[in-house]
Amino acid sequence: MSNTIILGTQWGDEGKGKVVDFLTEEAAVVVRAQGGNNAGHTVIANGKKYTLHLIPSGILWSGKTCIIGNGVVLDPGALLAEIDTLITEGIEVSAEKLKISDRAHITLPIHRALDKAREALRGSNAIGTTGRGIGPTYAEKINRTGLRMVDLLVPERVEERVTECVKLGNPILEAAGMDPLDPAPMVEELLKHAERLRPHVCDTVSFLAGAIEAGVSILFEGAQGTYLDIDHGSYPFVTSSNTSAGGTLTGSGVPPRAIDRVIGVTKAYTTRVGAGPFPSENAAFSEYMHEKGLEFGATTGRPRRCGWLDVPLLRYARMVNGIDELAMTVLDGLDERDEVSICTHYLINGERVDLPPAAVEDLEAAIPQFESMPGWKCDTTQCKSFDDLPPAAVAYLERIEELTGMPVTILGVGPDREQTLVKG
Ligand code: 2SA
Ligand code: GDP
Ligand code: MG
Repeated sequence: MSNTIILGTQWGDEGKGKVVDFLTEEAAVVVRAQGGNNAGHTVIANGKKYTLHLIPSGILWSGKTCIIGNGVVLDPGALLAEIDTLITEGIEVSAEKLKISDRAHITLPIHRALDKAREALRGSNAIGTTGRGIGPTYAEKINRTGLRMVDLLVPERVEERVTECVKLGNPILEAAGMDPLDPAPMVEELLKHAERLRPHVCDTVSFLAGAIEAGVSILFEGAQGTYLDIDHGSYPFVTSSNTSAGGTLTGSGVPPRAIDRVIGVTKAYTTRVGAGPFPSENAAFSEYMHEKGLEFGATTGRPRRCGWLDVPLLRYARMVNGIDELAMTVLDGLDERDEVSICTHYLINGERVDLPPAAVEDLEAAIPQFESMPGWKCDTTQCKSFDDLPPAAVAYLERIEELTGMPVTILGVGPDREQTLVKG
């Protein structure tokens, strides 16, 4: 094994949780480096379904260390609820097993309220956020008025910073017609949470440096996907962190040379939840997936919009992340289709375009160009290796490899840990 980044190549929900869980068997450390509890990473193992939000998917294995890195924004109440749920399910979540960066920024109730206020103020341009306070927490960080885990351990600092955040935030709540908030109950609740979280808080940068030095394998678990990246995504319909490979480095404090391998996770088609352009979206295909019980948000339960595989997105994701190989999930979702389509490029103002454009208006105007292939019309969920796949499915994978320049080395044919095929 090696130090591997596993990240989303589309608009999130590509099945990163499942791929990370699968690869954790061979790793010693699993790291989250960006996002917060907007993420919903689903793992189905030993007949049970787990949905992880802030905790790395590696937590389900014993003997592995999980890290919440400095680039994550952390809602203490949500984290403690997640820890308690895991413990009820028989999963160990000790201070040894889960380490939290002392530099991670904290999401406060004012940030959750501001998330709702900002969405209301955007009106018809609302982003469709998860409402978890992610954008306002990152904004606070960038404004240099944020509260970090290291501050949480000092009561006077908590009171001072929370009061400041609420003072700055209340006028925005009032502009959106919402009631202003009182900092006092926030401080009281935070101080209670701080006591439970204290044993987990440490300098995770030094811990990771030690792990790199020792030569153990580290997995970096991306959250959301490349096209939700604050710099590279379909701005402004994006999340507020760098979801691409660069965010892994700044969000965990590991140097670029420590990374050996980058795996891009893609579904066999495309989904998006929330507002914003989606060239290959197909209403009938979305309805088909929802009737099958697939494609509902793992955090909010919202139905996800669905469309055919979009190769321009994958090409851009390859460039910006340096992807070595693709893990493709939910191939089985296409098992019953007569035909499968691939968006190979767009036409924008009559011109051929092979990569997603920067302007959201251009992506809105993009007319997807498709090629279709015969479906395989058989059940792939029982396949145990790539050799068991029907020829039409193999042809679909080979065409995607040809169009994107990336080999598909891991394949999901069902939601279970066991329904994961590895090439070679
Ligand atoms: P936010 O809350 O500020 O990050 O929202 C900004 C945009 O980012 C999208 N976003 C996501 N997209 C896909 N999956 C996410 N996690 C959940 C899941 C989503 C859910 O695993 O299903 O349950 O609804 C996620 N988190 C953020 C969001 O939809 C906005 O478009
Ligand atoms: P993540 O955010 O990238 O971890 O993905 P989510 O967990 O939000 O969404 C992926 C969904 O697809 C979850 O419901 C998974 O259980 C499911 N899933 C993952 N891989 C496969 C697969 O190969 N086949 C099927 N049918 N479902 C899968
Ligand atoms: Mg998800």
